[in-house]
Amino acid sequence: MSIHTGITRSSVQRNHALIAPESHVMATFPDWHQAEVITLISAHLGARFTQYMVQFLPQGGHGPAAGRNIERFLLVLEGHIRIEAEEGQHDLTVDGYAYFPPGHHHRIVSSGRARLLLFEKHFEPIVGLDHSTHGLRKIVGNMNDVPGEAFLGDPDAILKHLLPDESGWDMALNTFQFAPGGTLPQVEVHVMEHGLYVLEGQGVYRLGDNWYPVQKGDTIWMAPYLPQWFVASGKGPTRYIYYKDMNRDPALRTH
Ligand code: UGY
Ligand code: MN
Repeated sequence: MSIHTGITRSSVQRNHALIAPESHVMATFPDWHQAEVITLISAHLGARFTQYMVQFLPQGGHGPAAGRNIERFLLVLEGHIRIEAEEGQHDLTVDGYAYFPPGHHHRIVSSGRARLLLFEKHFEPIVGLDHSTHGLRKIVGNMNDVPGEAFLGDPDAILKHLLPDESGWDMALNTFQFAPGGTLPQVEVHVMEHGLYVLEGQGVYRLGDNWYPVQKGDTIWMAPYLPQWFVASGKGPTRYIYYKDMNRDPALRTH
């Protein structure tokens, strides 16, 4: 057996975290059966959302709907799953995704090995707006069917919005695909926070005053106001998915 050197790319700071796959620690989770769960980002870091990975064991398993007032987005990273809901069922394979508004009843079922990425947050209603008019609804899709746009006109940074950009919604899930050498066009500083997962490729992420080499399988948490920038350094495309809170007045936030 080789000797562990105690070195990792993972780093946890006050306003950001990089969690490389070599640091993942599995846990069992209430009501997830034959599944290992890794809580990548949570309130314990200071985040206002949760990002976790579920790995169903080869014999298959199942998991529950999100908790009370919690909205959920899931993406299939490996294998395939079935979503069983009162209104019908959906079969999802790699790059397939689903969004469930708070209170949606469903079960996630796998008949073999499968890996999922989940993002959950406490839904924040807009004060004074009738809940039924927020327009939240179940969404089921595949990332490959979503049209991309050149971000701020740059064809080397293709942005996709996986969820509706409507004012009732308080969460966005987007993907970026960068050509080799493509960058974010500015060092961003904003009130929104991010949970990010690298799907493909590699690059260097600036988080605050630190520059981190990152690659497929890495998770990043960025707190509000964290200066952030990215350059893709792989020979092929680099792709990541990220969560962002949106459409709410920060002065009125309850969570
Ligand atoms: O939407 C965003 O804020 C995005 N441009 N940020 C990022 O990729 N770090
Ligand atoms: Mn950003």
